[in-house]
Amino acid sequence: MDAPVMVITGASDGIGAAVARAAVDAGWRVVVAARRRDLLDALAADLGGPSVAVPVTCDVTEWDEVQAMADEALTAFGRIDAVLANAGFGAKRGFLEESPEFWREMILTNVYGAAITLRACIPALRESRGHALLMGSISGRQVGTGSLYSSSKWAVTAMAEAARKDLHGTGVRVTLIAPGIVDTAFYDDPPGGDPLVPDDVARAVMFAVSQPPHVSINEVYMRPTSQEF
Ligand code: 8X3
Repeated sequence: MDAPVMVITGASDGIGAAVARAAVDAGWRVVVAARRRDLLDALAADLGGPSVAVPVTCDVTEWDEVQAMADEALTAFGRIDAVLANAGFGAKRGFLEESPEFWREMILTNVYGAAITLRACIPALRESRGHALLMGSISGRQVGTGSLYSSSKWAVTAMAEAARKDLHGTGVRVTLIAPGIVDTAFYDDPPGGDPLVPDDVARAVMFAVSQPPHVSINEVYMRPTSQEF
């Protein structure tokens, strides 16, 4: 069989880039998608070039671009075995913080973007009996004071279960990966000390996708040991 193929959004840095590295190390081919093309090109080259890593410029809030990302994956590699809907970002807490337009972009990216990423990849995943993964958060189960970000991640938690039920009987597995504090650009300075690092989350992703076909890991919640929330 050809090496399996994983499509990763928000892959230009942080968790997405770490998952791409872990997947290639484990013998996968990857499609790394994000808005920042320069970072994607450098990552794809570093991962071994077009035979193993294809960069795709994609704004996950635009259906045409998301659909084109799935099409590019199929053109390049002929199959999609896993997708990680990872693109997302946070906002200052407080319902008088940020701007309505910033909120709109966050909800569109974190919720709608994840949904249309699944939508675009599901036909290929049904063919491969593949795996859909969503990047949730500890904030998708706990409620942060004044956190619209938390509200968006509760939506992602629900989306994973909705998709799992929708795909029941197809052989496609669905996993919510829900980390706490990870040392990424999400934070100026990760609170609490001794945060998770992107590789920690990448191991959880690879754990989920490396199970035999009859094992469906549905949720992985993970925190730094030092995190209470
Ligand atoms: C952000 C991590 O712990 O603030 O997704 O929920 S946490």
